[in-house]
Amino acid sequence: MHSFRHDWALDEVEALFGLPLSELMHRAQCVHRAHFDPTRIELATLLSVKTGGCAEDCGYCAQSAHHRTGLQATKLMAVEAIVDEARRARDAGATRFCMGAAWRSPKDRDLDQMCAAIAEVKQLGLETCATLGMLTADQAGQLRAAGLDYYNHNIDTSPEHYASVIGTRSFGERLATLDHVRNSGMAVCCGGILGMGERRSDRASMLRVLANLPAHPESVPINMLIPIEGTPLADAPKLDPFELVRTIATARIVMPASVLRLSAGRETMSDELQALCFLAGANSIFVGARLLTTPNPTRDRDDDLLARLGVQPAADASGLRPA
Ligand code: SAM
Ligand code: DTB
Ligand code: SF4
Repeated sequence: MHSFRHDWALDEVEALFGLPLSELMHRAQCVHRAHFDPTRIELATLLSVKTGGCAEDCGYCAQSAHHRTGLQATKLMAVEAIVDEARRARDAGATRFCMGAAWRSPKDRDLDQMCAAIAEVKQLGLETCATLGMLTADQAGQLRAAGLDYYNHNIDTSPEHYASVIGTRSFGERLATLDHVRNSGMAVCCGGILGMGERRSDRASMLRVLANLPAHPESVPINMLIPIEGTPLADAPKLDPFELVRTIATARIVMPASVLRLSAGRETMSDELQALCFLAGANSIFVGARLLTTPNPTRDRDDDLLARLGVQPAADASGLRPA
C-alpha cells in the first residue's frame, strides 16, 4: 500500500500550478513513471443508456430539461440493446464500458434494469462503470452486487465555483454519493470540467478536494467543457489549453496512482495538445465516435495518434502499471 498525502493545502496545489511548465512537467513525469508504464493508455467506451430530460440544471449539460438544447429525450434502453453495444465496444478493443443515464438519481425499477445489464456486460469480460446520478448507500450496494466495478460521479468544479454552475444538487450531496460508492466496495471515478469560467484557484481547489478524499479516486476524468448551444455556459470564455496541461500535471502529482482520463473535449483538441496531456500524465481516453450526446474523435484518428506517439492500449487497468 502507498501512503499518499490527503492533507494538501490550497496554496501548495496552487504553487504546483504556478511552476514553470518545464518544471511542472518534469515533476509530473517522474511521479507518472513511478506508478505507470508511460507507453500504455487505457481505452474506455461510453454509452448513453438514457438520454435527456434530466431534472438537474447543470449549466454545461445538453441533457438538462432546464435548458433548450433541442436534444431528443429517450427512455432507458433495453438490456439486450445495451449488451449488444458493449459487445461491439469489446470487439473494438475497449476494456472498460461506461453506461450513463440522465437521472438525478435512479428509480427502483430502473436500477433493477441497470443491474441486469451490468451483470451481462461483466460476463463479456469488460470492466463495468456506470454514472446514474446520486445514489443511496443501499443503491450503491445493489450495483456492487450486480458486478459494477466503477461508479462515476464528478464533483465538476471547486466548492467555491459550484453554485454558479449547478443549483439543484449541492456539493455536499455529491460527496455523500461518493462516500456511499466508496463504502460499497466499488472503485470511484470522480473528476470535473475545465473551462466553465472558473479561475486557476478553482482548478486547484477542485484537485485539492479530490486528493484530500479519504482515498484517491481510482479514476479521475478531466473534461474540457464542450460548449452546448442553449445552455448557460454556451459562450463561456475559452480556456488557455496550457491550463488543461497544467491541471493534468498537477493532478498527476497530487494523485500519483490514479488513472487520469482525458475525457470530453478531445474532438476539438489538436494532436499536439493531446500529446502534451499524455506527457503530463493522462493515461486513459474514451474511444468511439460519440461521448453521451456529442462527437468524439473517430477510432481511425485515435489509432493514428496513438501509433504516432508509440503508445499501446493496455489490456486492463493493471496493464497500465510498470512492468
Ligand atoms: N446524470 C449523471 C450525473 O451527472 O451524475 C451522469 C451523466 S453526466 C452527463 C456525467 C458527467 O459528464 C458530468 O458530471 C460532467 O462532468 C460531464 N459533462 C456533461 N456535459 C459536459 C459538457 N458539455 N462538457 C464537458 N463535460 C460534460
Ligand atoms: C465524464 O466525466 N465524462 C463523460 C463521462 N464522465 C460520463 C461524459 C462526457 C460528456 C460530454 C458531453 C456529452 O456528450 O453530452
Ligand atoms: Fe442531468 Fe447529469 Fe446532465 Fe446534470 S450532468 S443535467 S445530472 S445528465
